[in-house]
Order: sequence, then structure tokens, then C-alpha cells
Amino acid sequence: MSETLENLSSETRKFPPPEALAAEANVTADAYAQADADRLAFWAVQAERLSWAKKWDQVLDWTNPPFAKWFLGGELNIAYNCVDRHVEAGIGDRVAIHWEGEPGDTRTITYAELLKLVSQAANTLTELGVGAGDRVAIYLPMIPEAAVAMLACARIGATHSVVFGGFSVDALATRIQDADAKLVITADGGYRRGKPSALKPTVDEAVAQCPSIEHVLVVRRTGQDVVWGEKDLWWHETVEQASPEHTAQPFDSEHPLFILYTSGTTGKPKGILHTTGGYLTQSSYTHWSVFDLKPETDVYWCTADIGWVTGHSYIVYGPLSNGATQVMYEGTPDTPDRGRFWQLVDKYKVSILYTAPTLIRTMMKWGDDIPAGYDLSSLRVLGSVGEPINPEAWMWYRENIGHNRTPIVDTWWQTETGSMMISPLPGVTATKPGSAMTPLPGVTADVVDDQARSVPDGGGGFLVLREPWPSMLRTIWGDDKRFIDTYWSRFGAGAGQGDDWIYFAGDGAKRDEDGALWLLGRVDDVMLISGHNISTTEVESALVSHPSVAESAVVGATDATTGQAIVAFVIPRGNVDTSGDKGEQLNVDLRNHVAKVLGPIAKPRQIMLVAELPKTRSGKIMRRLLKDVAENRSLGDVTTLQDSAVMDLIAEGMKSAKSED
Ligand code: 6R9
Repeated sequence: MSETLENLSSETRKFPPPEALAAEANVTADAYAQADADRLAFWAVQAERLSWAKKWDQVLDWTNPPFAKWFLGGELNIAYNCVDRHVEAGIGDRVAIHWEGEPGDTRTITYAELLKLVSQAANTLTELGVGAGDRVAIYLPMIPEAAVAMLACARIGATHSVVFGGFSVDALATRIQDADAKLVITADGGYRRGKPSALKPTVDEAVAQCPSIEHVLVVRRTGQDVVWGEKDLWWHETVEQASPEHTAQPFDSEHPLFILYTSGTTGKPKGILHTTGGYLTQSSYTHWSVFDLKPETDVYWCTADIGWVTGHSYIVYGPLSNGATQVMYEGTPDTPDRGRFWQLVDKYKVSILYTAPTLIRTMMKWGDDIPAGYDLSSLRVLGSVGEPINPEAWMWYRENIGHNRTPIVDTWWQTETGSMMISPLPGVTATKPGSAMTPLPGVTADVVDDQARSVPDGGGGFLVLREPWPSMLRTIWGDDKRFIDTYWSRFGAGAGQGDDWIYFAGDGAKRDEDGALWLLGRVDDVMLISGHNISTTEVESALVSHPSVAESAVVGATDATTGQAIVAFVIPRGNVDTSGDKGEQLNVDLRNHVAKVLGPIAKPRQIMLVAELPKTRSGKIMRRLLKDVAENRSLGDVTTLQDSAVMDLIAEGMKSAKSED
């Protein structure tokens, strides 16, 4: 790969923060100056947001890089910080969670009630022999018990490993084995797409391969039949009968809090390890600053699943540490109909909404008239996470959901970073559609060439983090070497270049003339077309900027003439007729449109009109599978694919399509 990434697109629209919001904002531009003047002092101030049983002696120990220690000598209890202290402060009656089941059943849980539930669960785990340092697997649907289980583990110092409720027997078993977990917390099932979907049979099969598991704690959610084994215990017969009194003990700032597995492109999944004080400091601070959270009045809703890092940091730890009131929803966005999200915003008067580009593009596909049917006037801040948000999707979000009033915060971060790293601040930053803008105060991000030199403004390259940050991963569970090899060996000291340890995030990015950052997707996906490095994101955004396109995925397929050629998969918007000649005409129009927006070098060789794209459960497009199809290979690993039928349809279509060149 040559030195940098091509910078093909340009964006001139810019939206300053709303005046009223800026005037009352939690954070002003001073935060950047303070962090620049003394980064560690800045993070020490943010750590004061938390209640420490024992104050730290030192903010950061970076003497053994890349193994960081934050807030050394400090002690705190995470569950105490997320629950007890709010009750002690007299806000026990505040709603912590407005939970809505997919069938429409609801539960309202105040902080005082949450304290009771978490204490009962902590007592039960202790009775079952789970103690500090033990690992617990959590395999639950989006029900309040998921948050309760995580907090109960944190409360007793057990390390949780949440596994997506949609993952297979194999995926669950491998994760249990890798972490050597003692206990699994699961449910009989959950509601998805209007019907109960079973979880327990998957756990039964996985546990049969996992001798480390001593007990299986089962929440009754759907009431469906389950096969009962000797390790099984009902949650309602144990937790709900346990004493609601439990005193939280403090743990060391570097005590392991959770492991969360991310599937790399190759090999077994990586168990990303996060610890206590630094993680909570940054997830709490970013939740408060990036969403401008006013805990007394805001109603916050993050639509992520709890099995994704976004659910950990921005459903559980960030919001609860801040005493926020939030909505938690069990099901899918199209049940009972495609207005469900907007109906929930309307019903609970949601003021801060945090969702993913995949959902925004799906809503674009479904049509503007759906959100238009609801009262969305309560919204005041909109957030996006998970993938680059194409400028057109950003504008759609702003106009149709935010009614041109609300700022959008496009937040870049990773399972590995633990919390947000690059994002606008809603009361400070003038935002550009499609850009995550600048590193947050206290974060040192850069875009570099292959020698780790900063690219000039207007250039593209590799996104790196030059200084350690509080919520950074500490290692890959059980594999320090893989931790170093994966994240620290591409640039800097770990690569034999100089003394500084540089974290490579795996993403490409560009920095525009104003210093704003644009994420360009994973560098593994970058296409090499006639000697030019072209990012998938730029071509996808160019396609989405055509009025007939809702969503697209682009891959580089081997090509005899150009090395690689661009193959695009496109989902048309809901109202677009693609029958017969109209489909062919659209195809030609789209190829020309990309050539016009980005230049002839980026013109796709071939475009496939499709109904769906292969995505992970957290909504990321799996380009690797599309590349397999485009190059006529059989499909690689599909364990994290949300819906495998999609791939069969795409492969069929691809076989019958004629090449366009
Ligand atoms: C939080 C989360 C991390 C990868 C990351 C990047 C992509 C996330 C993004 C974004 C562009 C954003 N990503 N947020 N790309 N703009 N705002 O998603 O964690 O599941 O570990 O994924 O997601 O490629 O490297 P995770």
C-alpha cells in the first residue's frame, strides 16, 4: 500500500451549534485548552465526577507501554457509582430505565428499585460462589435484567463477558471457554419480530461443551418451554427472593471490569479487557459532555444492543453513572410497524437519541412519511455511531428527525477505546455532514502516512492515537502478545520507529483543510485501483448522495486490467421503480454519478441492485462476504452475520448479472 489514501470528496455544508444549546452547554471550548495545557490534570478533574472510596496517588503509569495503568492506588465500586450514590443523594425516585418490551409491555425502574435489584443479584451471585475476579457470561435479550446482571457483577468484582443474544452455540461456547467463565446468565427467550425467540437451547448446547460452568441462571421472559438441567436456576426463584441489602466493596482502579469479544478479520475472537477507574471516568465524562446531558430533564435513548460495546458504555455505565433517565427497548424497529422508533420517541419524549448509520439509512429507505407521522419535538441532540455516516444520511437525519434544530454528534470510537474518542461537542463544534470532526478534549488522534508522519491538512492516511487514554483496552484477555501485535506494532516504538508507542486503530481517515477528521472505513477494505488507494466509504457516500439510493456497500474485486475494480451493491430508496429497463438505466446513471462526484478513477465497474446487505448484529456491513461474492469465492466465516439468507440472494443475483464494462 502506498503512503496515503486518496481524498476524493469534498463537503462545504457547515452547521454551527444552536445558540440556546451553546449558552447552556455542559462543556465549552475551554475544555480543549485545559486538556491541551495538561492532559493528565484534565483527566484527573474528570475522574472527580466519580465517588472514590480511596483517591488515586498517580493519574497514569505509562512506564511499561503499551500496558497502561490509570488512577493508580485509587479504589472505587462501579455499581455504587452507577446506583447507590444517586439514591444517597436523594434522587432514588428518579426513573433510571423506562423499559419497553417488543409486544408493548413496559416496566419503569427508579434508581431506588435498581439498587434493590442489583443488590439482590449481587447476593445471589455470591451465594452461587462467584467472587471477585471470576468471570460471568451474560447471554440475554434487551431486558432490564441485562443491565442488572452487569452491575451485579461489577458490584462484587466479577468480570462480565456479554455475548450477543443472536450468536450461535459455537460463538457462545468459544467465548465461555476463552474466559473460563463459572456462570452463565440467560433467559428462556426474548421477543424479536413479533414472536418469542428462544435463547435457552443455545445455552444448553454451549454449556454441554463448557465444564467450567457451574450454574446457569435463567430469567423468565417469554414463558416458553425450556428443558431444565441440573445446573439451571430460575432468576425469580433466586435473585427475586434474595436479600435487598448489600454493601458494595471498593476495588482497585485497575480491577478487571469486563471482557468483550470482537471478531477480528482472521483467527479466534479477541477478548478486549477493560478495567475500572479509567473506563468509568471516560465513559461517564463523554456521555455527559458529548450529549450535553442534563440528568434532571433529559430522556436519553441509545438504540444499541447491550451485547455491543455501545450498550456497555452508553446504556449501562455512562448514563447510569450520570444519573440519567433512559429508554431501553427490547425489539426490532419494524415491529409492529416501521414507525416503532418514532412512536417511542414521541411516547417517552426522548430528548437525546443515539443510533447507528445503518438504522438511519434503513429509515431513509422506508421513507420520510413515517417519522413525519410522529411528534419528535422533544429531541434536542442526535448521535451516530458504528460506521461512517454518509453526508446524505447525516442530512436526512438532521432534516427528518432533528427538523433542522438539533445538532448531530457523529462519535468515532471502538470496543478497544472503551469510550468516544472523536466527536463534535454539541454546544461548541460547527459540524460538517459526515465528519466526526475533532478528537475530544484529552484525546490525541492523528492521521499519518506509513512512516507515522502526520499528513498535511487535505491528506488521507491511517488513524492513530498518540497518547494513552483512560478507557483504553488494557490487553487481549490471556494474550498480551496478540495485544501488542494487533494494535501497537504497525507504527511507533512497537514497529521500531522511535520511542513513542502509537496505537493503530485499523481505520483510514483524512483531515480536511479545517482540520476536521473524516473516517474512511477499515484500511483492510481500501481498494487499490490502478495504483490509487480509494476508500470504500467515499464511493459509498457518493452513491448515497444520489436521490434514488438508500444504502450501498462497495468492495474492490480482482481485475485483470486495473488490479482491483470497484463493485458496488446498492439498495434503492423505497419509492424507486427498478423494474426492467428502469433498473438498467439506474445502473448506468449511478456509475456516471460516481464518476461525476469523485472523478473517473472511482467509477464502479459493476453495480448490483439488492434488497438487503449482509450486516453484523451491530449493523456493520460485512464487506468481506461481498468481496467473496464479487470474486466468485465460497463464503468465509459467517458466524457474526445477522441474516444468512441475504447472502444467498446476493450471490444468486451476482451470478445472473452481466458485467458492465
Ligand atoms: C463503537 C463501535 C469499531 C469500528 C471502528 C470504525 C467503525 C465506529 C464510527 C466508525 C466511522 C464513526 N466506527 N464509529 N466509523 N465513524 N462514528 O462501533 O465499536 O463495534 O468495536 O467498531 O467501527 O471502523 O474502528 P466496534
